[in-house]
Order: sequence, then structure tokens, then C-alpha cells
Amino acid sequence: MSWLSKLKQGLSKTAALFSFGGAGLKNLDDVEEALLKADVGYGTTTEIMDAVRREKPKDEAAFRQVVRDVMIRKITPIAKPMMPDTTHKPAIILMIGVNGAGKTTTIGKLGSIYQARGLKVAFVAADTFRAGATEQLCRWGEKLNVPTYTAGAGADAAGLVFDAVQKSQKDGTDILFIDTAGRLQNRSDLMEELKKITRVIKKLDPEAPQETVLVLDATVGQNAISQVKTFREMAGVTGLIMTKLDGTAKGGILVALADQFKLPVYALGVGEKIDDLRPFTADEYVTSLLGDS
Ligand SMILES: Nc1nc2c(ncn2[C@@H]2O[C@H](COP(=O)(O)OP(=O)(O)OP(=O)(O)O)[C@@H](O)[C@H]2O)c(=O)[nH]1
Ligand SMILES: [Mg+2]
Repeated sequence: MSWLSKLKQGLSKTAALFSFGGAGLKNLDDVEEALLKADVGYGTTTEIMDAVRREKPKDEAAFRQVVRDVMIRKITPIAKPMMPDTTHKPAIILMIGVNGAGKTTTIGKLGSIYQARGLKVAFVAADTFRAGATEQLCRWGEKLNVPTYTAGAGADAAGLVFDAVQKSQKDGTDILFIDTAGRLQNRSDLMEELKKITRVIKKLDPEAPQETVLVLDATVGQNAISQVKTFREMAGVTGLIMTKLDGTAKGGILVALADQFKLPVYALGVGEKIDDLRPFTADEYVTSLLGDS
């Protein structure tokens, strides 16, 4: 299946909310409700409704164009590929997020992408909290033949990161991905650990981490907003990756995030397999979100 059809299929539950049909145009309340249900957020919904009232589209096609224009305008500035500066060795990418968001899987997918570009990649299994987390990243490492730094469950994550960064600085690694434990916003101990990891990295390289990527699960909908707020405060997020866009009706949340935070969205996850991560482009996304009809 092509990438676009996968995204379309993934967002089809959201797109179904936009199947206004002829009747929808007569009832602006229905339109407003569809937008709010798709989680595009209150601000974007208001803007779209204002544009609809102003431009008074005559038919379904014109109507969809108005919605599309507002969304494209919101999303275009944040649809940026991740371009770590690999003249700086290693570029350190710290992956963070709540439990089960898709951090480890996304590291595997990203590792494969950068490796295919001829870059020397390494992983750090700094999730020493969850049993099995190290093995999970090691499996990706083995699959890709990417060296993976490990310390095992219960070890000091910051200590492992220190060693891994130091070794990578010597052996010419281009990109070092650091996997971290999932942490809910209210786990202050784990949030402190995250700060400690960042401090340790900076001790060895004041300009690092080059990227701190917050991985968000699209299925959580509006909760993504509070996740961005908390992690941004704790760890200074530089960009977002949204996973699980296959099979959610909450795909509109990206529009709300774009509106509120202006953080770049580097990629989208549309499945569990290695090639199920793709760059985020405004046009493809909005077309998938609104559906074809
Ligand atoms: N359908 C789908 N599943 C995904 C996607 N990304 C990750 N997953 C699945 O989501 C589950 C959790 O993914 P992980 O990568 O382990 O998530 P994590 O953030 O590392 O989880 P913790 O380490 O427990 O915090 C796994 O079963 C993945 O295969 C995606 O884009 N689509
Ligand atoms: Mg993980």
C-alpha cells in the first residue's frame, strides 16, 4: 500500500466526520460540531467558521476549499523534516513522551531512515525503568545492525547516557538516539530523571541534545496538548512526532497543536513496521483529513 493511501486509511475515521453531504452546508452547527469532534481545536474551529461565514461557499466543493485553506495555512509552517546537524558528531536526539506513545518503535524507524542515508547511527537504551525496554530496543538494533548501549533494568539512566555520549564522541557516530522511559506528566521522580539526563548530555556537549523529540500518540486526542505543555517545560521540546495515525478519528489534533505551539512536526507514524514512518506534509495531511469527496 502506498504511503498516501496508508495515511488516508489511517485518517478515514476523521475524514468520515467531514462527510457533510449536501445537507451539511445548510447547517453550520453540524459543521462546527464535526470540526470540534475531529479535535482541530477551538481556535481553528472558530477561524474556519468565520471564513465560512465570510466567504459563503456556494457548494460542497467550495466549502471544502475554505476549510482546506485554513488548515493548510495553519499546518504548512510546522511541517518540517528533522535535519540534525551531522557535521556535529554525534548529533544527539533525545526521544521523550508518555508511556506507550511509540518512542522505541520510532527510534527503530528513524534509525533505519538515517542509516539508509549512509550515516553511522547508534542507540542508547536509557529506559532502565520498564522491564523489557532494553531488549525491545536491542531487537531494533540487531535488525538494523546498529550498536545499542545498554545498562539493563534498574541501572542509572543518566550514567548510561554519559558513557554512551562519551564513547560516541570518540568513535565517529553521526547520530545517537537516546530512548527514554515513558513518563506520565505527574511522575515527578521520572521528570527529574529526564532533567538529569539532559544535564549529563550538556556536560559533555553544551550544544546537545540537538533535538529533543516529543513522541505523541494521536489516539489520545486533546490530551496531547497538556503533554506538550508539560514536556516542553521539563525538557525543552524541539519537535514532535505523532504516531498511530492509522486507526484514529483524532487526527485533527495536529491542527490544534500547530495552532497552539508552532512546534515543527517531523514525521508521522502510520503503523508498527519499520517503514511506517513518513515525513509530514501539509497537503497530504489535510487531503487525508478531509477525505476526497
Ligand atoms: N498502529 C501503530 N502502532 C504503533 C505506532 N507506533 C508505535 N506503535 C505501537 O505502539 C506500542 C508502543 O510502542 P513503543 O515504541 O513501545 O512505545 P514507547 O513510547 O517506547 O513505550 P514505553 O517505552 O512503554 O513508554 C507498540 O506495540 C508499537 O508497535 C504507529 O504509528 N501505529
Ligand atoms: Mg519504549
